[in-house]
Amino acid sequence: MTRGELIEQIKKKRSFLCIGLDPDLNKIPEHLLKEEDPIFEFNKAIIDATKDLAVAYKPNIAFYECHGARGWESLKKTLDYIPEDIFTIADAKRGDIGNTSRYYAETFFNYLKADSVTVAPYMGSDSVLPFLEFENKWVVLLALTSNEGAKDFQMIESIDGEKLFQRVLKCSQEWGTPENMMFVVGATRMEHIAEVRHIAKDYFFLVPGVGAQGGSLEEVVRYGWNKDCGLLVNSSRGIIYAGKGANFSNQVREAAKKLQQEMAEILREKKFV
Ligand code: NUP
Repeated sequence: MTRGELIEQIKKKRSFLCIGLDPDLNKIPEHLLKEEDPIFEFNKAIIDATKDLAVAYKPNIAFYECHGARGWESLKKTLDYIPEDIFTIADAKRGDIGNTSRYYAETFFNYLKADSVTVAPYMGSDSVLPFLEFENKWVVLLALTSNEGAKDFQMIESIDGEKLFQRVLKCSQEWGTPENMMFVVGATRMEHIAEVRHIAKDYFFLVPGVGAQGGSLEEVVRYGWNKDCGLLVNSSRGIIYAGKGANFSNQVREAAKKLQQEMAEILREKKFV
């Protein structure tokens, strides 16, 4: 999917919601456990209930890989089931020496056919560049993550006062463009989102941390908005586990709709739609 098509979807759906598909067999409704592929059935119900509200889905690969070959099958079926006009993010946090990164990219872009993959910048340019060689595919680069440990390395300052995440943001703009690269910026790092936006004006941010991790949508927009919206705000547990029992997808839809309606209101206020 191109940047222009993504922006078109945001306007059409009045939404910049990304739903995280992080299925946990200990948490999904019990009746689904009888199915041959409970993970796929769970995801399918969520996609059916929310596909008019979400502009992106983000399966986190950990929740599939832990089931071995069966998990990969559920992941492939899930990605194949997501409608073409919805942006897909394989949250895999890959990155390795160039030769190896190339094969990671093949996996996520050619085999799974995801629009994008999350990549860790720690190994530098030659670990990220192979992912950027695929037409209409995206790197979602970790910049400032939502977890506590983000401060262990990402906040380290160089001798001239530049923090490591700032360096990542600046340096990586020599590798990718706003047409093929986004940055992960956690919703729990409010004090820094404005700084990130200042360094990466035209880039989309994938913002996890709203919902279960306590981040605020309003604040993300206040500090992270750009002229093209520039935000994909993710919620996983806050949406996918909102419902219980046989009709769980009704409550899932309600939870997604609540966020989407807040987003529609913001998009109206910003005169974006
Ligand atoms: O900085 C990050 N924080 C984060 O939570 C980068 C991520 N990719 N994530 C992922 O986003 C996390 O692994 C999970 O898949 C999702 C957040 O889920 P939840 O807290 O909304 O349930």
